[in-house]
Amino acid sequence: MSGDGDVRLWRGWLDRESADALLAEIRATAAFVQERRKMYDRFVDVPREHASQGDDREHPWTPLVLAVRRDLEALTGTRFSYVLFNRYRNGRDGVAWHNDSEVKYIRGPVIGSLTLGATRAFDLRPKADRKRILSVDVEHGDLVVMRGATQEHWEHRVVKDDRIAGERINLTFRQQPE
Ligand SMILES: O=C(O)CCC(=O)C(=O)O
Repeated sequence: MSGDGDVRLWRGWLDRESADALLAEIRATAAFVQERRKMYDRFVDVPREHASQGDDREHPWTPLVLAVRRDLEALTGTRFSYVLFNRYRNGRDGVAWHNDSEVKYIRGPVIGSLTLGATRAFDLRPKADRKRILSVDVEHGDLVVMRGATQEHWEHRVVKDDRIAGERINLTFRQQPE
């Protein structure tokens, strides 16, 4: 990517066995909820489900998520204080173009994003040229790390795709705002 963003992909950062075990732990323990958001004059279901774990969260770290946090901290040299889970039940779930705005309050922001389950397209585009879309298929065990000014200058999404039947759970490890 160009100088105003830093996004890296580690294919198979978790091997299949570890990714399967992590997915099983999350399915067994996470309390997923579907939010409703106001759109114009009505409330609509957000097309995905959420859960979280973390230092100061209602749900504490579970063992395998904690082990991933430790390895990701070693890889990135960053301390992560919570993780958000997005559950895309199938291809009718997705997330529209956005950037992760809470990083505004962090010096040297780093987001570690791990895919479990179904393969989905992860798209990026520069805010200065929204027609230029970079797309990568992220697979079970793949890790994407977004650093620095990426959120300031780029947006990302997981586009809906009716052909996809399987569930994907994405983990984004995040820092405590200062
Ligand atoms: O599921 C993904 O890969 C992206 C998640 C995302 O955009 C977010 O948590 O802000």
